[in-house]
Amino acid sequence: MQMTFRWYGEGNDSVTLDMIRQIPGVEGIVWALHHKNAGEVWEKDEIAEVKKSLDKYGFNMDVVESVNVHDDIKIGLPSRDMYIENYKQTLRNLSEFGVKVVCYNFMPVFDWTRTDLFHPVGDGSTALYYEKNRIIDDPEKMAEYILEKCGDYTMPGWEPERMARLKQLFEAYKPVTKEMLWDNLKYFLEAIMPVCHECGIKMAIHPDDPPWDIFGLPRLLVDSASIDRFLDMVDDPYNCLTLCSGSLSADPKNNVAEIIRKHCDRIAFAHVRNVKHFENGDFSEASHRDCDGDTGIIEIMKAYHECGFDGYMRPDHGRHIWGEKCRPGYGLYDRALGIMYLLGCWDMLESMSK
Ligand SMILES: [Mn+2]
Repeated sequence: MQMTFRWYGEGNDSVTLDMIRQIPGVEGIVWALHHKNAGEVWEKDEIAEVKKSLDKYGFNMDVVESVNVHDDIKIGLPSRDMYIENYKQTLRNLSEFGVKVVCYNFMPVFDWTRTDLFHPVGDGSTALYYEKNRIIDDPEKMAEYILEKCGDYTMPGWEPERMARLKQLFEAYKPVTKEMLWDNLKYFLEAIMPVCHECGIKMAIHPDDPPWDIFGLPRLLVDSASIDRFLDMVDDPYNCLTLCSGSLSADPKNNVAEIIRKHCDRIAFAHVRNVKHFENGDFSEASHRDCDGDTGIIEIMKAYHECGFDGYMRPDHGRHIWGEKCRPGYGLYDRALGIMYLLGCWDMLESMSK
């Protein structure tokens, strides 16, 4: 297992590489060119600039999160072929810099969704929170709220330009049924798999968050059965998962450790995060400590260890603690605590297996 940390880039993150270097065990930075729109080619000189800043600290740049997929590909418009060609070119350019894994998602309109970004947890800290009843409301109202709460930072998938086109996007997705979305995902993956082989890049889809349909939009990767379907649909060692324990366990019916044991060889990237459920269907993100949530962090780490997982891992979101001012979910302190917890579990499992 190789530990990594997500970083939004110079001038775009409250956390610096200097700080990340002081967290024990971090080998690589999970990065992206956040200024690029979906569908644009990532140019070599832009990638080289990131490499230069990471090299200074000895971090690898093996994992990109995310290269976003253009809506025309998800909707299945004729223009998708042009955007797929661009995607292939981006993969080729990334491979020249040693990138091994590309995380992406196939969610229509919205990326991950929460109703409260700074919900009090009860100990003075705050965390991302999902109130089920609020999602029935107007999506535009919610987008407005999210943008206002984010302040100076842009959330991936919630870019102001994108949210301004919300009505238009909903209209464009109207004819897209769940089955059509599956077909469009298959079309995309089959088109890029030869390039993935040529470049040695694994495509690692992130499950849908939360794992159910929202605002009437279909969502695909939501449980064990849909993950089976996805891996069978394009049965290729380069068609992989970003297994996000927090996304999946937002639905209490999902058993993440079981999915790991079944598909470990197809997990290229592990997001580890803990979620606490409430009886009414709301959920709150929690610290990584097993007993602070319902995800089963220890069982998950055991499953990865048993399978000999040698992919990349990162703590997913953190709470906001000690008054830190940061991008929601992406502060330094709680994610650093998360890493120490995960490495503590891992080191213990290692020593016990000797
Ligand atoms: Mn995740």
